[in-house]
Amino acid sequence: MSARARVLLARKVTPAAEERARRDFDTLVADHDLSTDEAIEAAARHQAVAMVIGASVKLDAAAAARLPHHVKIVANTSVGYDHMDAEAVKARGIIVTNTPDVLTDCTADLAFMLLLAACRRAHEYDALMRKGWRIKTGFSEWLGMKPSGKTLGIVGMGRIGRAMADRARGFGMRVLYHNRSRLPAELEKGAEYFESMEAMLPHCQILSLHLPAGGGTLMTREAFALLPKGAVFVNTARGALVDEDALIEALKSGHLFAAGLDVFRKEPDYDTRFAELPNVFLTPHVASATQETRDAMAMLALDNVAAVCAGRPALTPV
Ligand code: 8YV
Repeated sequence: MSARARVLLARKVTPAAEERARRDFDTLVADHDLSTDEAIEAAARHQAVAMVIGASVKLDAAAAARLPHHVKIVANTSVGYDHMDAEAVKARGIIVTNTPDVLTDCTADLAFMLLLAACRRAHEYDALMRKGWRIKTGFSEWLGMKPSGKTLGIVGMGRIGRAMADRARGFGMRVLYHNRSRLPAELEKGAEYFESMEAMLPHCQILSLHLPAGGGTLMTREAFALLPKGAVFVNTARGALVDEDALIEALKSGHLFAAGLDVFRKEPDYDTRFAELPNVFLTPHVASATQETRDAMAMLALDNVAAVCAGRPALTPV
């Protein structure tokens, strides 16, 4: 029998990470992203001490109770872990890890891309070009909203929110933020703190979400109504934070100028009413999807597995 740690790779990861998993551990590599039941069954069959998972493995309290007794670590390949009840898993004596830091830049980059695309009508321009252009786009027609110099509100000033703020400063924006607690001055870098999100919203010409899900619907009809008319809304956090009916209404009525959305309440079968709105720029939950970052996320998950299997503390426990 091999002395190498027995690992279940329950998600398809990048080739470099898969190669390392095969080399460094006795790894059962799934040929697709396993469901919760498939992952638990495979972990039991392989006698796995480590499970490397993605969001398709939904470990609620009942599933956590069914994890085989030999599992020591559940290593997420994402920073968000709202697909699992981490406390229930940890209560079983199992270590849970996620992938902070390595996806910060890419997530903020994509959020800023959505911000620019929404303000500058990227979807409409691209659609027009693909139809052949061939009409006059007059001096006062097809006009967007100038992002430079605007006031950006950030909800959730963790690593990704702060990286978004850094990008906004490069565009001369005034940055406001709402967070559970105020940051020290060296992290705030001049961003203005609002203890209450409701108090901040009326000042936000652009609003971007950068907080985890789990606290219920944040952007309700009332919250959207508090934004000034003509505001732009960006979401790379989680769809569960948003009342999508309210968002669609606000986009249709013109209360919102535009939105840039990477995440949805239901994925991948998202509400396709969004696709009918010209003032929405859409991406399919890909904020971390660069070769570099997906490699780094999977490698960090494996670093956590290696540490725990060697009896060392996990690098990024939750
Ligand atoms: C996805 C994410 O997990 O890290 C997160 O929380 O939402 C993303 O990085 C990743 O796209 C794989 O589905």
